[in-house]
Amino acid sequence: MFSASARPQLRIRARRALVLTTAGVLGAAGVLSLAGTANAASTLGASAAAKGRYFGAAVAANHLGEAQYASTLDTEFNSVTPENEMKWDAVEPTRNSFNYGSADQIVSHAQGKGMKVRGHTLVWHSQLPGWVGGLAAADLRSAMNNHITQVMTHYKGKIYAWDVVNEAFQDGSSGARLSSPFQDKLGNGFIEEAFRTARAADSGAKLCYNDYNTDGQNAKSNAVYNMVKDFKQRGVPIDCVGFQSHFNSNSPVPGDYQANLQRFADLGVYVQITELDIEGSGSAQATSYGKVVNACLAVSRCTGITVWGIPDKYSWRSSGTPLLFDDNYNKKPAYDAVLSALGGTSGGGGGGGATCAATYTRTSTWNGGFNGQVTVKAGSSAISSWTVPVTVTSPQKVSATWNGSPTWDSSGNVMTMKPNGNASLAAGASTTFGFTVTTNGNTNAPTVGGCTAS
Ligand code: 9MR
Repeated sequence: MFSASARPQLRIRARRALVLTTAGVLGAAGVLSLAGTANAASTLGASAAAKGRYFGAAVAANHLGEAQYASTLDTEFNSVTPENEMKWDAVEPTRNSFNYGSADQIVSHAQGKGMKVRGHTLVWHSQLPGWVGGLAAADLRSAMNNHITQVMTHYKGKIYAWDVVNEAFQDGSSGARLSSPFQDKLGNGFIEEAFRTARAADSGAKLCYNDYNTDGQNAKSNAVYNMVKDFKQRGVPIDCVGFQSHFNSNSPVPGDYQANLQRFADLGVYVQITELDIEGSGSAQATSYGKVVNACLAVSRCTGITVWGIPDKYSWRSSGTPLLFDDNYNKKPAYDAVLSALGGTSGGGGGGGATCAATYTRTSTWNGGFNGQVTVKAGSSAISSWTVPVTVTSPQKVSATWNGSPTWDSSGNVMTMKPNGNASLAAGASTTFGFTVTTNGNTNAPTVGGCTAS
């Protein structure tokens, strides 16, 4: 992007920006920071970012080579969950022999595109290789802890949130634990032990309990609620609860969905919609999707939404067409409902108003830091100026910027970039700005919010 002769000037700018940056990081840190106010954005990820949330998709490594799959992912989403690649049978099929190939492919794709990664999942009775179920209690305990420690250490600093334990409770009215090798041999304490081991392995990752049929208030969600309440009271490290949210006509979005998210949030954990899909089509499906998004937005501790796949054809229940894109990657009415609930607008033209889009790429990485570049592209009308919020994760710091003029929020984590020098862009024209992130151990990609044009 920059010619060799432009570099000396670049360095001077970067140094000057460093001063601004230092002033910007003096404020309080630690709290989840939200991207600043932004106007209508035209993708799911950017619209969610403008509301301080992420919008993610479950992805499969073997589809990343399909051009439309990758371009839809890269354009619309700012978080990914490996659909199967991080499960126990994929990463440790035989004891203490770890295979990270497919999961690494997804993580490096995500990091290169500025997406968060949700890790799914460490301790689950399903997709569990046979050797685990065959172990006696003491050996099983050490295998569980070793699995958590090895996998989390491999991905340390790269995972936004881990589903530490998945689906440990029974459906129905009992509120009891589900039978599994972990439950049956280690007893109720296995969940607590898994969370304590996880915290020790990567203290920067948010640690979640994840389940289905817990989306409304019922015996199963009450049982999870009581566990989380107990964990919070006793200081067992849990940060978040995932609500899978697999819906269909037999299991529709519950009327008390938002209230249920809120009661968990009130325990002091974050809540996330982790595997959203809703069988159906047309406006009925769209309305249900809109309800889910509105519920998350109404709960301030609801940090993001992940849909369980991109096009219907790759869904685990494709015959129910439960996703936001059809088999040819056309946006469905459900997509429009989600975008509109997120406050985004489709198109990027039509009305002739000033619009712009921001896309992020990591341009280089080294031990301790990386450079990011944001391309700002004007929509179908010329624009006279633009702003783009960029949020980094504490303890990361932006240590230099170039080709833009940054301002900072009080947390020091949210940088709002405006043009420096000539701010106008012709219709369809683009410019770039860049920044250096000092990782301080956390290599998560920044969240690049929606571009606001004027
Ligand atoms: O979508 C996943 C599918 O490809 C696998 O075959 C299946 C195997 O158990 O797991 C699916 O994902 C599940 C997720 O990991 C946990 N919650 C339920 C999901 C849908 O079954």
